Formats: sequence, C-alpha cells, structure tokens
Amino acid sequence: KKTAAAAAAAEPVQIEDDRTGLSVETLKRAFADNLFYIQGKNADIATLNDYYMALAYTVRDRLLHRWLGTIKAQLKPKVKVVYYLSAEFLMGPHLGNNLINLGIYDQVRQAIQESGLNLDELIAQEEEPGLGNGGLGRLAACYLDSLAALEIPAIGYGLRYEFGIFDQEIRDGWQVEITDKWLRYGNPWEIARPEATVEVKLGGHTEAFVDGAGRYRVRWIPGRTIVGVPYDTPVLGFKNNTANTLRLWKAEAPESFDFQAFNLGDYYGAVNAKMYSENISKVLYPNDEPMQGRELRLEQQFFFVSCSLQDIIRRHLYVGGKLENLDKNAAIQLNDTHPSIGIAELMRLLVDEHNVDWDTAWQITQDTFAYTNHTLLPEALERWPLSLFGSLLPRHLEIIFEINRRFLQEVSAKFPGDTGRLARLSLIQEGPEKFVRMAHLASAGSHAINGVAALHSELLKRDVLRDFYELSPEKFSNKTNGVTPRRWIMLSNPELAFLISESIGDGWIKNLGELRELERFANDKEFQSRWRQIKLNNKTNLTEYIRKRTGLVVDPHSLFDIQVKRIHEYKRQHLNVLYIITLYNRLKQNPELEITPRTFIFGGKAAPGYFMAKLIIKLINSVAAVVNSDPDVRGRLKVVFLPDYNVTFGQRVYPAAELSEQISTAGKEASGTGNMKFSMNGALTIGTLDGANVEIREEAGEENFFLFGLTTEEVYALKARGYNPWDYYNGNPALRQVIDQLASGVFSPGEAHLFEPLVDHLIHRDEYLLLADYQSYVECQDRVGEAYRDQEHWTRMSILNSARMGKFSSDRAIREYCEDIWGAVAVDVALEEYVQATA
Ligand code: NBX
Repeated sequence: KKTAAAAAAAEPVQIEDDRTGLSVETLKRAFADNLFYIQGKNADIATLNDYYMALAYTVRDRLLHRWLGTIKAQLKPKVKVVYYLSAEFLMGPHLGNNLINLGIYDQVRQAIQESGLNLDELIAQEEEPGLGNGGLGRLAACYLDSLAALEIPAIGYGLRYEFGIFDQEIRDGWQVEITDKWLRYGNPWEIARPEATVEVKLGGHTEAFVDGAGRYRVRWIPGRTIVGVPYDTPVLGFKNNTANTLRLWKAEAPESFDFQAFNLGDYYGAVNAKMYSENISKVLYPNDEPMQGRELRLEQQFFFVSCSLQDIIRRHLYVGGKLENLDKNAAIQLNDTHPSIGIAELMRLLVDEHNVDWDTAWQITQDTFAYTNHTLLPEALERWPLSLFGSLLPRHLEIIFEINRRFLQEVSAKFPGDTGRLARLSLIQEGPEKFVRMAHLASAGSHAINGVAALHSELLKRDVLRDFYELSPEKFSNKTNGVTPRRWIMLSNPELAFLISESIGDGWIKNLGELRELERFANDKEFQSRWRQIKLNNKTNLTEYIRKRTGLVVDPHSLFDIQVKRIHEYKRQHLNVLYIITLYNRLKQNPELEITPRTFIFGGKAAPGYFMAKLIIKLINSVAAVVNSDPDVRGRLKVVFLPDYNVTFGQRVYPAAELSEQISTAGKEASGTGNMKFSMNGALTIGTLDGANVEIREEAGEENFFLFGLTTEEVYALKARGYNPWDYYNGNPALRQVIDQLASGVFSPGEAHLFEPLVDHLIHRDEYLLLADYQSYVECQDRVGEAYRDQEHWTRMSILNSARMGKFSSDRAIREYCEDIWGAVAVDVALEEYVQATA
C-alpha cells in the first residue's frame, strides 16, 4: 500500500482528455468509448438503456476529480462536517441534475444530438432511486444539494434499500403496489467502498465487569453481528468544485459467520443466516405517518445509525481529532426521530468502547446532535415497546434508563415536587405496556430542536414538546423548509429558467432572492405573454403525458388544478373531490351554466395498509369515470388520477400547474414543500393557514393567494366545544346532496356501499373537519374560477408568486442551519492542475 501511495505521489496519473474534456468532440468520443468498453455494445445492438448508461459514465468521469478533490479538502483537522442522518433520501434522477451542476447541459445535448440521439430520451431512461416516502426524504435530497452548492462539508447517511418505495399502478380504480427493482440494470452513480465496511451488533445480553483501572464497565455480548457496506454517490454543488457524498449502507452477513456454519457442514444454515442479515436493508417501509412497531424497522434504524456513527468517529480520529472535541468537527442532524437511537449509540461507543466517562460523553453527545421534528400527529410519534427494544438493543436500553435517571433528576431540581411533569417528560412512557419515547430521547440528547415552518415550530413548543420547551427554551428554533431551485426550476422548467435569466440575469440560481427583480415585469404585456406561453407549453407537454399514461384527452387551455402528495386524510384530497362533485351537480342542474373549464389532476401513493387512503384513490377514479364521460359536462371538467407520482413525475407536473392545492386541516401539515415548488413555477395557491402556506402567503401577498378554511385556533376551539359534522351536513343543501350521492352509490354503480366507510367517517367523526371547511372551500374555489377568466390579472399574480418565492430556496434554509445550529462554514475545494479541463 505504502509503495503504491509513494509512487502516486511521485508521479500523478495523467488523466486523458477523454475522461475530463468538455468539448462536444471529446464528449462524443467518450460517449462512444463508454458504450463500447463499459456496456459492451455498439450502435448495431445498443438499447436506449445502453446509451443512457454510456452517457451516465461519461458524466461520472467528469465529476470524479471534483469528488476526490472534495474528500481531500474536507478530510482535515479543524474542518467541521455536517452529517445528515436520514432513513430516507428521495434523490430523484441524477443525470439531468449532474449536467446542470457541472454546467455542461448544452454541450452534452449537442454531443448526443450529433451522435444521432435525443438527450431527453436518455434522461428519461433513468430509473429514479425512490429511497423515500415523500416530503421528509425529498427534503433531505434538497438539503444535500444546497450543502454542496454552498460548499459546506457534508455527508448524507442512510440506507441503501434494495427495494425503494413501491411503484403504483391503478387497476379498476384501485391502487396496486409493484416492487421497485431500481437496481435491476445497475446503478452507474454509486461506488461501493467495501474497504470501509463496519460491524453492527444486535441482540444478546450485557455483562458488568471491573476493568484494569478498577472502573465499573459493561460489555455487550451480541446475539448476532451484521456488516454494513457503504455505497457512495457524489452530490455535486452548482458550478463549483464541491462534490459531497451520500453514503448509503447495505447490510450483509459477516464472512466469518458463513465459515463457521460451513465448517459444521450446515450449508443451508449459513446461506439462510446470510439472507436474514441482508433483510435489514431489503425494503423501505412504505408508511409515512402512523408509526408501526415493527422489529425489522428498529433494526434498520439502528443498523444505519451505528454504521454511520462508527464512520464519523473513524473519520474524526483519522484526522487526529480527540473524542472530547467531536462536536468541533461534527454536527449530526437527526431527520426526525428515525435515527434518534444514535443518541444512545454514541453514548455506548464513547463510554463502553472508548472508555470516556459518562458526563463527558453526555456533553459531547448533546453538543453534537440536533433534532428536526416533522410532525405533530400524535399517532406518528415513534415509541418502541420496552420488551422489543430490550431484546434487540439490551445495552442501549440500559443506557436510556441511565440517561433518563439523570435527566429526571435535573427536572426535579428545576421543578421540585412536580411529579406530573416528570411523568410527561420521562423518556419512558409508563403503563401496562411501557415504551421508549424517541422524540424525548432526541430532545434530551440534542442541543437544538427545530420545526420545519414557523407555525409548526410554534405548535411544537405549545403542544408536543411543551415540557421540553419549558425546560430548555434555548434549544428551540424554527427552520422553515426550502427546495432547490436547480432541480425544481432549472431542470424541470428550462423555458421559464431561460426567460428569467434573460430578464434579470442568472444570479437567481444561486441567490433565489434575486427573483424579486421579476416584479417589474409583472405588468409588462410582452413579458406576460411569454410567461403565459411557457405555461401553455408545459401544460401541453403534460397533456401529452396524460394521454400516453391514461388515454385521457384533456384541454391544455383549461385551468390545471393540481394536488400531488401522499394520500392522507389530513391532506384532504377528498375535500377536493367534494368540490368536483359540487361543480358536477351544478352542471347537471343547469347544463348551460358558464363555468371556467378545469382539469383536476391528482397524484400520490397510499400506504399499502391504509384503508381509507386507498379508498380515497378509488373515490377519485370513480368520480373521474362519471364526470369525464358525462355528455352534459361537455368536456368542461376533467378529472385525472396519474399513477405512480414520484420525483420524475413531479418535475413534469409543477411547471404545468396553475392552481396548487394545499388544503390540509390547519395545524396538521408540518410544512409542505410541494407548495413551494408549485408557487416558484408560477402556480397560484388555494390553501389553508397551515404549515409553510402561512409564509408563502405572507411572501406572495394576500391578494395573490386563495385563502380559505378554519385557522389552527379555530380548529382547536371548535373541537373543544364539541364538533358535530351532522350540523354542517344538515345545514348545507349542496353539501348534503354530495354526501347523499356518495352514500347512495351514484359514483359507484353496482356497489352502492363502496364509499360508506368514508361517508360514515365524515358525518359521524370527521376528524379533519372537511364538512366544517366545505363551504369556505367551495366559495374560494369559485373565486379561483372567476379570477382565471381575467388572464392578464392571473398572469400578473402568477409572476408575482414566482418573484416572491426567494425565501423558499433550500440554500436559505441550509444557511440558517449552518449559522444557528451546525456552526459549519464553506471549505474551498481546489482541483489538481492536470484535470482542470475546459470546454
Ligand atoms: O415532512 C413531511 C411532512 O408531512 C411535511 O409537512 C414536511 O414538509 C416534510 C418535510 O419537512 N413528513 C414526511 O414526509 N414524513 C414521512 O415521509 C415519514 C416517513 C416515515 C415515517 C414517518 C414519516 N415512519
């Protein structure tokens, strides 16, 4: 090893122009070369996928020197690295994004064209890594993009699920789940690093002993051992030299384990144990909110967190760091409580394995970790039964008990005699079945706790984490979410990006606040008409896509009214449906009625075990079937459910939207991030005062936002005095008609009772207050329809929405995290002379 390194130092590898050059000629040559030597194909037999792979490798070659340069620049003493721990990273397709960040989109388009192919078709070949459920996973991806754009040293740590979020098909109106074999054709963007494999222990028991220095110690005798193999993916900064790393862990069986069994002649047992080990990173749990106490899920969480912490410590020691100073070199962010077992694991690593005393270890842990909460829904808060927890992680349970004992002592000192408070704050929930409360572990073990929108952060302090706030108010802050304008404007809406850059320069891509300069074009007729034309082009593209995917023909001149997000009762896709039926009824009653033609587009997956969400999908499709085929409607209303909503499809849909549906019950949506993507791309929002909608409206101006519905305070008040949905049903004839139709099978011919569970829930309980908000929503939607008739005014509002979304760049959010929580600063990456290629 030493000789190889010495040789390399003496004589740097001469990298050929074919691997770094950016001229069209070089790109064409490299592309043909990769097709031949990597795919083993030539033009006679190459498939579209071969061409995609050849191009992907051509692009990968051109980022490797940045990646290596970044590792070299960041693996140094005194550099502070952000470690973003997340069970999910919804990265979306890499190819187009990497072209943009490398600044070689145009050359590559030309090179591919001159090779007789079409770049868009190759880009469309990429199967996106769907390693997340929704907003939380996509937020992690936007944050990695911004960290690299801002040249902040960062590593994203997570799980390399072999199967990501399922692919959704719709059969007979129902969701059907198909396994997501995303690695089927190989993944050109990742590089395995088996040399950095780590071991993770599970199960077994603990033993106390006294060490040589007379200290009381504990050792953990595990029941089994798993190894984690890292797979690294580069994350490029926008037109800079930074390429950070997303490191995802794959679970494997340790080799020694196989050998043992082989020696005993138990071949089947050995292979079976291997399969069992590999199970851990096999599949992403497709449930977003309600928490399910599955053992494998806890194994996944502990597995990737333990791998990551060992890796972090190894890096820290490698650069000569002392464990006492870990917090000076590392900021570890917990993306919700999913990785919060890391608090106990770091304590174990420090105290048991590195012999650090408890108080020092606790100080280091608290100073290193920070926790982001993403939900207020009580049923979503993670808690693990003590029995399950203790059998999988016996040592961690002991550590949590000790953390809790000391923590409650502090609480007692601050609030003497307040036993109620002790019970509420305890990391352990008492009762017939006891639980470990992960949000409490995360809160006690972190120096910073944040919500993801202003309203959400306030509600956190008031409700879910109220006692923690009273105990340590200085830990709390708000970090309103953001999204990356590189993927969500430049890549997905290139025509709009071009118009913006032509009008105000291209500084907005790195500094989204500059979009404000568009305000001066809001009344400009010429600009307005180009703005409208781009929207129409994007709508026409989507129209074509809808026709291909569903066979439905929709009118690109109708109002494109879109709701895409996971299907959830609190997100109220069915409130949207209630309005569609209301419009339909008006048309049936008066076929000559003048209405604004609309296309209602839905997309989103339901958790496979979430009955009501699946019924909502069936409802949308059933209403679509009736409305779309009724001659009285004369095509003025169309309802479309587009299957398999994912990042790739999002990139098509946001640019084509005119109305963004953000209609959750106030107080339930922590932030939302789709709301930001829509608005940046010129859609107006119809929304409640929930999550980041509040701030979007503040920025856009209330006159450019369609507000409806109860506020959070009103929701609380109404529930406190006893909400009775019946009153709304009885008091509103239009609503009553809609509900009666659903109950009597108007939209489910031959299955009159199909929607009964939904109707029952609405009229008897209506937890999410659809009936209470119905009238306000209908009136607001009617105002939208009216407003759309004045295209000039609508366009003005649209331009102003885009112009004022600067705040919602993930660059702004990441700057705030860096300054207020991480204490991380940019590190310059220098490239080696010999690879500084130019176009
Ligand atoms: O996180 C989402 C919130 O619902 C959004 O309001 C917010 O904008 C977004 C980013 O902060 N939460 C979310 O997506 N949760 C999950 O996907 C999830 C996944 C697994 C799980 C629980 C929740 N066990």
